[in-house]
This record gives sequence, structure tokens and C-alpha cells, in this order.
Amino acid sequence: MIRRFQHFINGHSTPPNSGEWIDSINPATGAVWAQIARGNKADVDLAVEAALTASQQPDWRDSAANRSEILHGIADRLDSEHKQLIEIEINDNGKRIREVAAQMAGLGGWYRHFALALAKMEVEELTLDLEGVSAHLELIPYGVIGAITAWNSPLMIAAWKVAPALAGGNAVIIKPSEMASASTVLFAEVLSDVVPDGLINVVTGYGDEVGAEIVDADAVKKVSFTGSEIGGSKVATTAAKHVKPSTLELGGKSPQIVFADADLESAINGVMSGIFLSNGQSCVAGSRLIIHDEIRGAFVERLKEKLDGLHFGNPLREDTDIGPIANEAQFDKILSMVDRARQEGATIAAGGSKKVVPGFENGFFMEPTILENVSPYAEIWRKEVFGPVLCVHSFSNKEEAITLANDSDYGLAAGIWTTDEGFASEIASKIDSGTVYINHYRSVSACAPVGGIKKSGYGRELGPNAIRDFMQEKVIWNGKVGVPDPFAR
Ligand code: TXE
Repeated sequence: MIRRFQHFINGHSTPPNSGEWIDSINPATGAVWAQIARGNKADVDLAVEAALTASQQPDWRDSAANRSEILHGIADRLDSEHKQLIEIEINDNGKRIREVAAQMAGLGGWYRHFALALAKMEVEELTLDLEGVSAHLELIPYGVIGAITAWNSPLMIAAWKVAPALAGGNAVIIKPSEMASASTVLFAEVLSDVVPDGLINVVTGYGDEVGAEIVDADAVKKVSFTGSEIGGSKVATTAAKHVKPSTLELGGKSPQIVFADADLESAINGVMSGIFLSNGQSCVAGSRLIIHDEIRGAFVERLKEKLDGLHFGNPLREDTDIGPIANEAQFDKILSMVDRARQEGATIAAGGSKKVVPGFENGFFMEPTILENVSPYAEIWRKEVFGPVLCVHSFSNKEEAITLANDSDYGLAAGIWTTDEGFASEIASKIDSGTVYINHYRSVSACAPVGGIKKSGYGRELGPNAIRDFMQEKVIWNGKVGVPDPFAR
């Protein structure tokens, strides 16, 4: 019997209005393991109504103390119950258990962070350049927030949106990716007796059937989106039509710049983690290795040695290093991009093909791939692959390295590897990117904003302004002295 995951609306599991279901494929086996509800406008309307009602309750909207307590309750529940979410998410996206277990163990922490941050927020008295009046700033919730998420880390991406949105006094409607919705549905169910009805709703289904309806709904006042450039552009277009703000996190083509004086073992590990963890299916994947020509050959050889030792297999096993690509569409996309790269003159230094894993012959496994002789004009150098494909290009001086790094439509993250701290800061200041890592890669913290420039999107998640980003500013002016007659002569 295949498990079915319904929508979660107004505190209850809710069947799809359409009566239709979408198969969820386990990418390790290629077999259907579950079904999710195929949502439509009627389901979205129900969720919008529930969220609107919940967001207007005075003990939610106007009581930061109450909200903080509920967020602490969510954090505690996730601390104790997160383990049941691990296998569900792996069945959907094939990410290996060591990565998913770490993400899930940290899930409660995102909610706790914003519970504490909310408790510290104060009414802001404004310093004015006027006499006879004073003013202070109030922050008011938007009301209903649309949170559209991707399949690579569904619950972590949701946490970055849901935790600050709730802290800001809003209700949310989450639309997880149709490729990996189950963990988000179960997450809402696990919290059902901790969160008042209607504050967290999950409507599953296709982007153009459910996501588009959420963005189009009048009562949804802000949308936070993580996904493709095309999806983000559609979301922003519809949001603009309604004069509602959107935040877009759209991935990238992040450079890893390795200078000749780098601590090579660290740089090798950092480059490996940047592109081969999560099979490169990460928004900050360090997919372009820009390396000093003196060390290129030895560096690539060392990367190949490291790849040789990796163990492919069941993502649910602790000893698996490389699991499957998350879904067939992504698998096909990666392989066809590698094929086109070959045709454009790239040479394969490692990998490049489908991997047949005994016991998982129908799974979407792919060899971690290193491409050399990649032209900076080639599609594989310029477009996001979102897979385990590292493109290598060497440089002979720092100007060339900076030009190569910045010659991209994207600007999400970058890595710099050198033992000269002053030089690292100089290079960092010249890189066009929302995040620059020096001598490490991938740190993420609720205290630091995440987001991109150029086609990597706009707006930020996390960081000191995360709650404010889900609230609107309202100024209250106070007259301190009597008002003179405006027409007095
Ligand atoms: O993205 P989509 P897909 C990139 C990556 C990947 C490619 C395609 O390169 O190969 O995008 O992935 C919803 N209105 N990233 O097809 O379609 C959709 O249902 C409203 C980078 O999965 O953008 C899902 O919930 N919503 C990335 C979400 O958008 C819409 C993470 C993302 O799906 C919609 C994922 C619409 N018109 C993919 N169309 C990152 N930033 O890290 C789709 N959706």
C-alpha cells in the first residue's frame, strides 16, 4: 500500500479537491514510494482563508510574547520528533543520511533563534531633525505569506522562510516542490497540536497549478521563493501585478578561486564539499574552479584520488558517500549538459556518466564529474547545472582570476583560498557575490543574511533583518506642543 500525503490546511490533513494524486519517486530505486495531493485553486483558496483568519487573531498578530512562546514550542517539538522526518525526506530526494540527519537535528534551532530574536525586538524611537514632535516606528505583519520551496533541502529552506515569517506575526502557506513534498506535509502534521490552526498550511502540487495560485491570491501579501530562474521570474511578474513584494533565491554558478599559496589540503576539501556534497544540488554549489596554473595539474589529480575512494549506494546507509541525483528530470538535465560540454570541447578528467550501482540499477546515480578545457563561453561554464559537475579553468594573475569569477550572470557565493589574509580581503571585496567564503566553504548561520545579486535573485533570508523583512514599517508621530493656526497672520 503506497502512503499518501494530503494537504495540511487549517490544522487538518485535507484531501485534494481534484481527487488527484501525484506519484513521488524514490530516486535511489526509481520506484513510486508515495503519493502527494495534486492541489488546485480550490485548495489554495481554503488555505488562504484559513491563513487570513489565523493571521488576524489579536493574540497572534499583536502579541510578540505569545508568538515567541509558540516558536519555542515548535523548536522543542522538532528537537524531539525530527528523526521521523529524516527517512521521509531521503525517500523523496535521495540525499544521503549523514547530511539529512544533520539538517534535521538543526531544524529546531532555526525556530528557536527567531523566538529569541523576536523577544529582543523593541519599539524603535526615531531620532528626528524636527522640533515639537516625536515619532516611533511600529512593525506590522503582512498577514499571509506564500513560501515556495525547492526539493534539495525542503525543510531547511522552509525554516528560513517560516520561522521569521511566524515571528513577524504572519501566517504561512507553504508550497513544497512536487518532487519532494512529503517531509513538509509531515512537518506540519507533527506540529499540529503546537501551532494554532491556520498559521502553517501546506498545499502540495505543481508550480503552475498551486504555486502560481498562491502568488496570485489577493490575501497573500508577500512571497518568498526558492527555485529556478524561470520560476522566480514568473513569481516576481505575478507579484508585481498585485504590487506585492517577493524575495527570490535562485541559485548560481559559484566560483572557487584557489591561489598558489593556498593550504592545498584545506582547499581540496573545500572544493570537494562545495561541489560534491549533496551531489552539487545546492544553491551555493562551487561549480567553477578557478585555479592558479602552477598548481592546477596536481590539484586536479588530488581531487580525482579523493573521488576514487567514494562509496556509492543507498542514501539511507551511514557508510554511503554518494547517493542518487534527486529526480529523473534533474538527472537527465545534468547528463545532457555534460554531453553538450563535451561537444563544446571540454575534456573529462573524472566521471561524466551514469553510474550503475548494484542493487539500485534503476536509481538515478551519476559519477562525480570534473571537466577541463572548459571555455568561459561554454554553456557548462555559464549555466547552473545543479549537479556534481566541477568545471576547471586556470589563471596566471589575480586580475584574470577576478575577471573569470565575476564574468557570470549569477552572484550567490564564492570561495577564496590563500594563506595571505590581507590579499584574501582585497580579492573578497572585488568579487560580485552575496556571500564570499575565505579559506572555508558553506557556513550558514541564522545570524548571517543569505541571498544573491544579479540573476541569483534579490532580497535576503536569515540575518539580523530576517523578521523585519516579513513586517512593514509604520511611523507613529506625536505632537508635543499645540498646533499653531496655519493661516495666522
Ligand atoms: O525548479 P522550479 P525545478 C534550479 C536548478 C534546477 C532548476 C530546475 O538549476 O536544475 O532550477 O529545478 C515552484 N509559480 N534550482 O524544476 O520549477 C515549484 O513547484 C509559483 C535552484 O525544481 O523553479 C517548486 O515548488 N511556483 C534552486 C519551486 O517553484 C512555481 C533550487 C521550485 O521549482 C512556479 C531548485 C510558478 N509559475 C532548483 N513554477 C536553488 N535556488 O537553490 C514552479 N514553481
